[in-house]
Amino acid sequence: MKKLFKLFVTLTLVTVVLAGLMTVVHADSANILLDPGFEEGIEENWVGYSGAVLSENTDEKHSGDASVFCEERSSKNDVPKQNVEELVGFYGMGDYQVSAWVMLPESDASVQIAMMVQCDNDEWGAIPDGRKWFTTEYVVAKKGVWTKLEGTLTLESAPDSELIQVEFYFNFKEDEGDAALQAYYTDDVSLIKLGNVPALPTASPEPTASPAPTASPVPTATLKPTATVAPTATVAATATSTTDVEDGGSTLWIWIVAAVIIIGGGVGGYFMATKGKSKDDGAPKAE
Ligand SMILES: [Ca+2]
Repeated sequence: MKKLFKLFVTLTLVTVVLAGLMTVVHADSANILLDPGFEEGIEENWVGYSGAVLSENTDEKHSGDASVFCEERSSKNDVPKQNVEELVGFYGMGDYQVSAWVMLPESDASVQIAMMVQCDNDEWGAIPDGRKWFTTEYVVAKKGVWTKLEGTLTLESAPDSELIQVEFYFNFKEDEGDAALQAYYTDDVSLIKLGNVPALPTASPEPTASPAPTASPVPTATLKPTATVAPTATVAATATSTTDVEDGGSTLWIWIVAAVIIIGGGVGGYFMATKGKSKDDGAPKAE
């Protein structure tokens, strides 16, 4: 019987662990980008590349309360960018799904999402300093309309090298002249590692929430005993006992009065009898 129980427990544990591993292995990552909706004060997470100036804009937005406005652009890739080296280093190279919404206020233009991977290998990459670019297809964004850019980028790094930097960018088509240099809006950007994603070890801060058990209000519950105001009932009891005493008192008085009447009657009768007798005694003397 014990053996059967042990076997049952072991099988249950193995099933739970395998189910856990399967859910972890087959899930995509969450969005890696910080403040992807430009709602949390852009400066902390986003940087304008080269001379580009970024500002939060609440008039034009794809969702939420704001988007980012990028202006003073002097080249096709003066855009908002974010360093994602830490999380891409954690998840590893491979397929990343990217998307973003852009809105151009002046004219139509072709825009793409771009990512740069830099390794400590000078021989690797399409340009010097160990950098390599990965880009989606160009999409023609129409003037005054929010347009979605999206695609899958297969990131690689140089063999036997360390990652130096990984950045999320945009890029305009250079041969479109001034259209490629216009100020523009961006909102709701996304970078997701596809499949085989290990769980992030950042779940640890949660326990900090547990000290919350400020269960102190419980004492308020002890206020309930106030319901023992019932003692007032005992007050009623004392009251009844007082009336009892009063009743008892009046009964006592009745008994006392009755006793006085009886005793008084007895004594009066005795004197009357004695008086009669002494009269009879005196008559013969008169003879
Ligand atoms: Ca937004």
